[in-house]
Amino acid sequence: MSAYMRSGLRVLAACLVAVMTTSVAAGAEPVDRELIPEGRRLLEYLRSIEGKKIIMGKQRSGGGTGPFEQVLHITGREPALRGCDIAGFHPVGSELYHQVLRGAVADMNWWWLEKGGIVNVLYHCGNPMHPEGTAWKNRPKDSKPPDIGKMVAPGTEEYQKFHETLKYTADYLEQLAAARVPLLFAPLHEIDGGWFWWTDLETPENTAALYRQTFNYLVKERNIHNLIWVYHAAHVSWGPHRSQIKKEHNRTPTLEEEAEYRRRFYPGDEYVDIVSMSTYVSRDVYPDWGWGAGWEDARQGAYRLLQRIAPGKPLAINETPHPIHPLVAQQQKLAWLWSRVWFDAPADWQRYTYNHEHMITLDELPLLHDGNVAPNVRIEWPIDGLEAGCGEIDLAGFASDRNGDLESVRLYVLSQPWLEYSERDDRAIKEAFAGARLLGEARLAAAGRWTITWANPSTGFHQLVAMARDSQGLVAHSNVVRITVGLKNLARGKPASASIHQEPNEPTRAVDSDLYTGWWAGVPDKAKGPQWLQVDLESERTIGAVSVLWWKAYATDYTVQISRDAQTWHDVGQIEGRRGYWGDSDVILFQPVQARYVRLYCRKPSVTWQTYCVNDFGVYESIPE
Ligand SMILES: [Ca+2]
Ligand SMILES: [Ca+2]
Repeated sequence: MSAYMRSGLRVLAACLVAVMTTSVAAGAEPVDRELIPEGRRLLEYLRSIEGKKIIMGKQRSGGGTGPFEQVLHITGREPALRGCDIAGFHPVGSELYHQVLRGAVADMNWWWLEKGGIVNVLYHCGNPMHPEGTAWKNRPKDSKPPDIGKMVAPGTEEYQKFHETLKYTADYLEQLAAARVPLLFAPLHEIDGGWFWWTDLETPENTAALYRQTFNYLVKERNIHNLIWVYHAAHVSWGPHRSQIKKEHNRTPTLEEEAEYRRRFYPGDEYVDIVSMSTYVSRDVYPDWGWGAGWEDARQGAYRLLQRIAPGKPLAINETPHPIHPLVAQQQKLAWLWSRVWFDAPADWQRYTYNHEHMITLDELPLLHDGNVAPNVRIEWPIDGLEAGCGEIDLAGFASDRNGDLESVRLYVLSQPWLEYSERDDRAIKEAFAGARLLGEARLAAAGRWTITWANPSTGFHQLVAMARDSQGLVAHSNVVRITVGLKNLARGKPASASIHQEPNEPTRAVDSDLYTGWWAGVPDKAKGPQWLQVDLESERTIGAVSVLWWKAYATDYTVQISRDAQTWHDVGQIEGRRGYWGDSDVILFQPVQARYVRLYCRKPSVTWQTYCVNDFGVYESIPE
């Protein structure tokens, strides 16, 4: 970008801020009146999509959450909002604590400044009275939760220790403020639930005061002005109102009664920019509201509750296990600003949601700061798992750069298996695949379309990735697409069975052509001893090779067996002491034989939390060596 254009952008940004200052008079003035312009721009953008679209968010890995990067490989798109933490579940002030926070700060800087995405922080403040513990209420074991009433009373030991703990966090938030990274900041996560130390179920007003104290310390005392303040209610509150209503009326609280209790945690409109909630289904707790009817009903209930807690504030889903259903969200007219997903979801569900026009992904975000951001790129054809014939393949996809300086899209054939379960930034990707073979540079066309022809693909297995580069050298990688060329997988779509399976991961999922679904044998307690997965080719065929794409839980020892009648089995291949598997597949070649049934006989699992998971089981006449 030229110097002229850069200064032009700055002028434009200044105008934007000026315009925003006028429009905020209409009710969107941030609660921190000194919020940095980047934060105001973000807040203004959020207001602009309210009721129109929903931002896709995802928690980064750690703390049992699903991998962030896998979304790109499954859907071709990246979440626009990245969930982080600025405290972590580590003893406050320890070396590990600082290490984790340094990493978190680097990650947030990268996501906002280089990727141009939105950063969302769930702040799990460590227990000030037990620095060796965590944010959980009863850790360390047998410890008493702190007295929140004392913690909000100046002069007490609790008050002093809370501020000491907060200081650690403030020091890191300050770094992000200096880098001009605005944060959607949710302190006292799930404020009214009852499982974190800050929730005073008996006197919720104390917790509300603690929120205000956090605000006053960070904003007024420390002058940290990059925070958009997000109130975060829990999906359920274990307050005494519940047992009281049960005792007096023998029922669960009504929506109004629930709201009345929950409102006591709310610190006041002047401390909250956005109101959010975790949404999980809780059948036994909220049958009256239709929470038991499914996830979307749960979200509708959450929406109504939040409207009663803080009328007029914009609303968000700050934690939910799976992506929201776009059609239901549209039908219910729920104006969620974002939906931040905590765990994984089935692959087809993710593909549908991330590619739905109602949902905003990273490539669809406007440019929210004046710097350079990395491009976005995806491969749309071939699709993952495709069986391509021999001869040339036309590849196609999408690429863009949100500050308009896309320079090139190059296609590579990977030299090693894609490690899809590890989180890496684009720099790490570049290094990891420095040895990948360049297929060529794509032709860029209008509307972000690109195409390239692969003239002579060799017969066998291939993994493709696209790298987009901008004029300032930032590189982004696409989803990885795994295809076979010139091989007919005889098992695909055929009847499959197994000795055992864990619902809903049926054996047919190993032959369904989706490389992100699979057969799971189950946990070791249920799937004791050897287990097998079998495919019926429906007629006798000549076979000379099988491929096994494992998920994380693979067999270290297993045998490939064939049969003509599913009664008598012959071993044709054996793997012993398989180690270090992480996202790649085995290919086993043997002397061609006639058979109708092929079986994978698994004898030893590799991990303790699951036995065997096969995402794809392939059977071939032959594979060239
Ligand atoms: Ca760029
Ligand atoms: Ca599958």
